[in-house]
Amino acid sequence: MTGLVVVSNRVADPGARQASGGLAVCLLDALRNRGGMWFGWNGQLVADESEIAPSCVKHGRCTLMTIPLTERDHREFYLGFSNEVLWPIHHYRLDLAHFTLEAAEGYRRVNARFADVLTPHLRRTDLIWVHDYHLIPLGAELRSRGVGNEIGFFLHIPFPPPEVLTAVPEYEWLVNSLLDYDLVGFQTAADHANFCRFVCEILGGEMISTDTMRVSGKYLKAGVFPVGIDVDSFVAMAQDPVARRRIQRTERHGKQRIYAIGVDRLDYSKGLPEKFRAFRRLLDSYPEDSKPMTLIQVASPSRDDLQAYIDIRHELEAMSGKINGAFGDFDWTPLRYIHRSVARETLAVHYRASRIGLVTPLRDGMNLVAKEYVAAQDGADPGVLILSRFAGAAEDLQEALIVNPYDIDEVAHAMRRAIEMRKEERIERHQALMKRIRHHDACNWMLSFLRALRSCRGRLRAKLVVGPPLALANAPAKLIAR
Ligand code: ADQ
Repeated sequence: MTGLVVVSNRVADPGARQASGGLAVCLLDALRNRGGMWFGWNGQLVADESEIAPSCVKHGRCTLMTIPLTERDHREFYLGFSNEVLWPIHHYRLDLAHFTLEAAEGYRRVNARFADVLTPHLRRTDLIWVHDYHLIPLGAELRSRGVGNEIGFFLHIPFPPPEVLTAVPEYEWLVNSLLDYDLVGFQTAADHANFCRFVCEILGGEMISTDTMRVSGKYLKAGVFPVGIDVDSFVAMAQDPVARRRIQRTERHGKQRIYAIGVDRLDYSKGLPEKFRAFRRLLDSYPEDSKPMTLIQVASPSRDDLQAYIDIRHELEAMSGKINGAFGDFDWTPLRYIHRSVARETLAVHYRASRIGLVTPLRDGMNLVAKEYVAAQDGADPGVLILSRFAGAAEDLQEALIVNPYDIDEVAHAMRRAIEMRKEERIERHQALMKRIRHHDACNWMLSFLRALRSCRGRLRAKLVVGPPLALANAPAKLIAR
């Protein structure tokens, strides 16, 4: 039987099922059922490459294989190229990108090491599924070690247009390395279209059909696979009786005030300062004696050794202090800003207790919080989702109030509209949104990707030109030198 091999920067913890998102739970279930392996970084750092040894833990038919990174890898591969070059550029923030040749070399070195460690553990029949921007060239590295298996790649973050991507030094090499996969998956039709444009306009490829392209004698499939959540588990968590009592306590404490909730990693792509400004604009627009609502913003710490993340944390702390100082009262804190991770059950409860889900990233691959908010609502009296048009989720969730997160008047107006929206309209919108998130849930995402990858079997690879992987053949000399 075909085994599944999942590769991602970090590996999910099967022991923390409740803490894992729907995607991780689905992948772990698939690995347990069909047998397979999940390979990635264990989150630990060692001083030297000689201390790197893979460790394997078995969970039934699923093996978790992990390795540490060196401190240098962490600086160059993880913080440097992945999060100071690829992350900002894929989120259209050229101003925050910081390219160095050491970081690019570190990125290639770690991808090569992942391939070195993984290759001896692969069986000919395994389906290999590589995840996200940390590991773009892994497919090409595996091919150069003779791996002929079907290899798929899924990009969780946006794929910007060529005009933005070409700003990355070495980007042609990087995108070329995607051509060594059999299937490349994107979150949205817009990302897919940007990729096709890159292949045709920059790499001189051609579209053979809507999902197959040919470049330099190579064939590649690219498709749209929007990620989703485990809807039923969120519905159940939000309906939990203990949770219900907590909601009632929250409501009593809040004197029936209307709540809006935002839940984000503390990242500049999530548009948090703009969200706070829009909330302030809403408060400004209400008369002094009418306190419309409380905004709960949970922002979990993220990549806090990078300057851009330190800066935005300071900015948010200052803004929340100013808003509460200007508008707060003895019995009211307008903005509750929580800078830590919160248990998923607690999030579900607060989603349900909030009239507004405020999801306003400046750019986002998908945004699962939008879907979690919808799933947690009481269908008989649901809240309203306000969603940025720049979140991948907006391509599907059209019954949300779609806003431009840069336009703080528009966002403030949408909050006001949500506060005043009649129950019938809220129910109608919610029913339509529930249908959509059920249609694109976490399991469908996984199954449709794997089905598409399996269907590549033999078909595309038979057409392959024999020779070194294109990406490595074209890699700049400095990046090839180890
Ligand atoms: P992220 O940028 O991490 O993921 P997102 O999809 O919004 O973004 O959230 C991931 C998960 O983290 C959600 O399940 C959410 O509940 C949880 N989370 C966020 N803040 C939290 C907090 N303070 N405490 C506890 N949990 C919190 C990347 C891409 C996204 C894409 C996902 C999946 O950037 O665009 O949707 O991958 O592909």
